[in-house]
Amino acid sequence: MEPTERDIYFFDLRGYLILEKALSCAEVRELNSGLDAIPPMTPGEWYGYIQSHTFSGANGINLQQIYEAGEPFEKLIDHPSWFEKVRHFVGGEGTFDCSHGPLFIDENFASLRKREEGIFPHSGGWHAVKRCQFLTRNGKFQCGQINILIALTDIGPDDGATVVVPGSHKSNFPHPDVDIPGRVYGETSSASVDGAQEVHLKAGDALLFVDAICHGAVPKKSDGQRRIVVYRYGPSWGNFRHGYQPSPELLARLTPQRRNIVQPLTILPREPQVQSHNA
Ligand SMILES: O=C(O)CCC(=O)C(=O)O
Repeated sequence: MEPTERDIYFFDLRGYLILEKALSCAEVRELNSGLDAIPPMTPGEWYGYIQSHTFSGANGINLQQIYEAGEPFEKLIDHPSWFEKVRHFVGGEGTFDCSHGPLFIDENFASLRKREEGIFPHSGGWHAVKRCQFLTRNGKFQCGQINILIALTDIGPDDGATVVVPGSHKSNFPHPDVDIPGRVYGETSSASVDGAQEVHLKAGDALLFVDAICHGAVPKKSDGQRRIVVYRYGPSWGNFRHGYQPSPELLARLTPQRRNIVQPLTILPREPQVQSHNA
């Protein structure tokens, strides 16, 4: 669905949108079954084309390249609940930015967390990171990275909710509680962050946000596993954050639209070329 005028106003103002019931109960069930089928792994281990990964600190496990985990995860690549909105906010339609396709996913993972795990807020407009930037020009969006974060379990107070600092994608100065020398990306802390708001989601709700917004997740205080999936979208000329590549099997089974989003460019040359000389 294309963004409404209301979506555009509040995305510009706050840097995020909450998409309630973005997934049906059946879709959530299928995705959770897909995650249940992946054995527990320590960071660095592989299961097929999925790798277990963690940042520094108590962030839990990220199952990287989760779009390799079967059709329910492939459907998320261009899911109608967010695809046209993401496309609109990354923008660039009709320009060189889209010469290979509308979008590229540079990271996709499932995040699994238990009690005490979280990720301290990071990012913010002040950092002026080109890859993650929030930009509008001539009435059009040109954002560097739009994230879709989908809850696969209910995430309420105490469940390690995602936090955002509304409006911070446009901040021109460091956040006094966040941008402190010595802070390490990925650390977990319950230190208070002025302006941060918890985003409580039901399983199947999604949070769309520009990566330039200051965001993170508070440490989880409840039992049980918190499950989310994150797909990060940017312009078609982007590259993978961690160097993963889609598998040949995934490329072979995807629809043309999905294939174009996971690999917008044809990799050349596919085979060594034999030099030919004209006599
Ligand atoms: O785990 C979360 O809820 C926040 C995700 C996050 O920090 C990120 O996507 O960079």
